[in-house]
Amino acid sequence: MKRVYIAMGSNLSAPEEQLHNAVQALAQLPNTTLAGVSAFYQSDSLLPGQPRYTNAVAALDSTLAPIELLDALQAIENDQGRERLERWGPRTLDLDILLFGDWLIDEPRLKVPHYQMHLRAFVLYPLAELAPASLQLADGRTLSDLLAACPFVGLERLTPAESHQ
Ligand code: A4P
Ligand code: MG
Repeated sequence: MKRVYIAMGSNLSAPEEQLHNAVQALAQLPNTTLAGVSAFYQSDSLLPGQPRYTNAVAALDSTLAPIELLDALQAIENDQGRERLERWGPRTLDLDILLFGDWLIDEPRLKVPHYQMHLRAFVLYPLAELAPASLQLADGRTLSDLLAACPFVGLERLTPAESHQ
């Protein structure tokens, strides 16, 4: 069994509701237990001109193989109306695998750790609610190293009431 962290993001069609629905769907995955969900955070899109995003991180314990999990996540994205029109386009739901235990995965369809997680406050701060600061990436950096290099700028942590929890 592996501890897996999933980044969730939405900037279309009631983002908070999309994330709630995604959490329900993650809890139903086969051979998988939902171990935790962070608060929801809002921030501007990395690409200008798009609606603001709501992001959160979920922790799973799973015996699925990485590609099986990716397939399952893409099925959830599709169920929630994801249309892939352009890379980095606005989306109803994006589910990215941040970490899969301590595995390094470099396959055409799957790169883990997620290639930009260390740069993204909207990933690192929700992750830090679920994972220990001592969590180590394959290159030796810890989560606390990554947080120290990525200021909490432009992030708005929603209260449970604001995220309709
Ligand atoms: N893929 C490779 N590695 C992974 C992984 N670790 N997890 C492949 C999931 N998928 C992975 O993804 C394209 C392909 O990446 C998949 O088919 C899979 O085989 P996609 O979800 O179809 O396309 P995408 O989301 O447009 O690309 P990408 O690179 O995932 O975009 P990002 O990096 O998620 O950026 N601003 C804010 N504030 N919050 C956001 O969440 N997100 C983006 C999109 C831009 N700006 C944002 C946010
Ligand atoms: Mg994605």
